[in-house]
Amino acid sequence: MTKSEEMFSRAVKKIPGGVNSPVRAYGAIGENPRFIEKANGCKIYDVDGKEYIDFICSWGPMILGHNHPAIREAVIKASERGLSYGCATEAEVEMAEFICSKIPHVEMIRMVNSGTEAVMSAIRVARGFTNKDKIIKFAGCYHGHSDSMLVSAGSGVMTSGVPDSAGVPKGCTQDTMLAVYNDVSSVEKLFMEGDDQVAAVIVEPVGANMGVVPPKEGFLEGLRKLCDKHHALLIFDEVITGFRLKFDGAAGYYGVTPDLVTYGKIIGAGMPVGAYGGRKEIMTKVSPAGPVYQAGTLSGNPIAMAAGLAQLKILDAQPEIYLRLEKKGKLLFDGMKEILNRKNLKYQVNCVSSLGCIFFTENVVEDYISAKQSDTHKFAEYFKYMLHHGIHLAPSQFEAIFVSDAHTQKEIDQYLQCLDDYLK
Ligand code: KE4
Repeated sequence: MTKSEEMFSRAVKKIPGGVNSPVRAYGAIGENPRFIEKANGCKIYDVDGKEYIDFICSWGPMILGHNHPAIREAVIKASERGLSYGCATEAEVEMAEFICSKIPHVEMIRMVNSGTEAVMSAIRVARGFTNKDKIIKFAGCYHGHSDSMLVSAGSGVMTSGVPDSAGVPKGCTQDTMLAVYNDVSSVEKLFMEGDDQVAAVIVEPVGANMGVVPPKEGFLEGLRKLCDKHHALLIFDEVITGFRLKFDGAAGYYGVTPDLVTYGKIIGAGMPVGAYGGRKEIMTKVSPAGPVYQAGTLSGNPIAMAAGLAQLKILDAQPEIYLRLEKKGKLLFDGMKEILNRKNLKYQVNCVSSLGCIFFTENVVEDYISAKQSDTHKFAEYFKYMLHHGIHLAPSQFEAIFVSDAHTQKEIDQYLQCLDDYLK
């Protein structure tokens, strides 16, 4: 029995499914999850001492690689002054001032502790600001596990095959409408049916929880126009894309401005941080400035702020990192396409910059329905082969490959060689 297997047998006795987040359980794979002992740069090491090239990167936060010295130092330094006060601190002001100074559509921002909390709060603010109740989301997009968002979600819920979560009263989802990703007309139809009660449209500007599904030309612009026409807010859920595609995220990358944006992952550099922000007239609705209540014991935690700010400052000071991420993503994903073409395999590779995935389907994947046609058994076989050959991937067809600045040509070539060998 490996140490991972031994730990998993202990874990399942005391933690539901043996994990603190479902996707980690390898449920879609049918193998015991690896327990991780440490990580450094683009490498991760399990408790049995096995080394892997890491393409999960903690699901996005570790864009500079694991254990970055400047981030580690910032955390150690901050922790020497105490871990949490439950009071206002300069670190929170610095984080808010820094982000607002760099992202034009964020005039004010509130820190929370996860992407779920950021989305839940942004939706409440949108409803409070517009005095409307309906929310339009997209099948296949995942916005965390707040009740009103668990309607045919993507990540985790999709993989486990449960379209909706048990325990979510229909009252929580009756105002959540489901549109088709990359289909503006499906949103228009919902606006018509919404009898002018739509508070907001929330979208992953690059779908990354049904596998990676880039926005089609005109899709995001179309949502912007519809929201303006129907006096609804456009919420970009940039928990994955924020600070990844560019410093100002998908909004900057595609040139479409949301009314509210949610962040997570990279903004915390691996510490539990989420945030939501937008125009001042909207954000001043948030308690205690306004009537929309939202709170959190550890929001703006000084250690988390130190980690997040250290990472964001590096990303801001070295914009060439984004050029490197684009290049590395191109090397990886174009390399995958070359292998598939050479072997005359029609699987799909979708990608945007340092984010991408392979779909085991011959159909173009541009929304939830086409993503679901992927062969998840083929994915599981691919995943296991790669894992056993030192490549650590997200254990689900409906997740993404994350490239970090710590990956070099060497690791990208290692992935490609392994894929080539697997597809022999
Ligand atoms: P968290 O509450 O997990 O921090 O963020 C929720 C969330 C919100 N919005 C988007 C676009 C997200 O991708 C996420 C969380 N992403 C998943 C991975 N696809 C996190 C991994 C997990 O659930 O363990």
